[in-house]
Amino acid sequence: HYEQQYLDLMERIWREGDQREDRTGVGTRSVFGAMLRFDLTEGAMPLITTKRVYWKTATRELLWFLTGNTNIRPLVLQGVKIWNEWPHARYVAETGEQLAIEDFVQRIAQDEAFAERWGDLGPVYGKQWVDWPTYKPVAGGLFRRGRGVNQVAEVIESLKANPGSRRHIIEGWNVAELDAMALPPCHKTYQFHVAGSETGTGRLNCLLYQRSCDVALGLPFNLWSAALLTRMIAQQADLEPGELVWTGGDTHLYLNHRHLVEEQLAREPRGHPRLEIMRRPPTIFDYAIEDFAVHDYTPHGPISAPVAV
Ligand code: UFP
Repeated sequence: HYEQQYLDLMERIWREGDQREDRTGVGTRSVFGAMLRFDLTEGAMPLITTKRVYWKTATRELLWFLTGNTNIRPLVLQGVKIWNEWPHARYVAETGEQLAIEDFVQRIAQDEAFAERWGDLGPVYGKQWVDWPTYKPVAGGLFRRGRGVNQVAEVIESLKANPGSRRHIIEGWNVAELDAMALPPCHKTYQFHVAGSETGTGRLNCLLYQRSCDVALGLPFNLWSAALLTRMIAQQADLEPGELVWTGGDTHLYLNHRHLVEEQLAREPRGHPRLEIMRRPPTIFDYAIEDFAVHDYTPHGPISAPVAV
């Protein structure tokens, strides 16, 4: 079963991982360097079945990245909570007001000006993916902002025009802007590759390099999103989906996730869910949540665990 790789990685980290202090203070067990491979043909997706994964939440996040928006408000209005901790922590730190996170989020939803002031995450994924800033030198050693680069649109163009290229890359790690981001990108580099285009319809492969990975809470989402992005780009570039290769740098489990690890490793993978994309929108920026249907997904129940911020 495709999911066995994920469970094996989880088990190996828990057993053999190096115990270390981390930025959050929670502590992790960690291995450095890991690889997983998933077949994406015939609708197959690397959707974890040993616990329920909220794939619609991950899909909404991906669609939000593609809008270029970096404010949590559109997510909050759809009930997506995954980015709330960071702006809330900043609000408390900067104002000194001990506003509960639920109340903070409610204000983000109700008050547009408040959301504008406090809901932004800085130039995270969405900004870099569709509007990577450029600078043009002008007189006197000064620079003027040039037109932003839409890396996603450009990759689709380059896949169509030049499938054999080794330069199909979407990069999130904008060194000059890391300081301004709530969280430097984890899933930072996506490289695409077309196989078999000389002999028929090409197959689109994707390699994701993730510098830092919370295997329990982050990875199930990251795998789904990377596979979904690959499926969408394949559809837009008239390619068949091929394979997702996931590679992790610091690949870890938080010490307070013991109950999740033990419960999940005791479960057996169930079935082979498939993703159907219901229509082909005119561009990659026109998909909506209703365009995606998952079939044959009968996972084990959810397992909740605290997110380290
Ligand atoms: N993390 C993920 N996937 C993500 C994301 C965050 O696993 O998509 F945004 C985890 C990895 C790490 C923490 O545990 O969040 C980020 O912390 P740091 O920046 O210190 O690596």
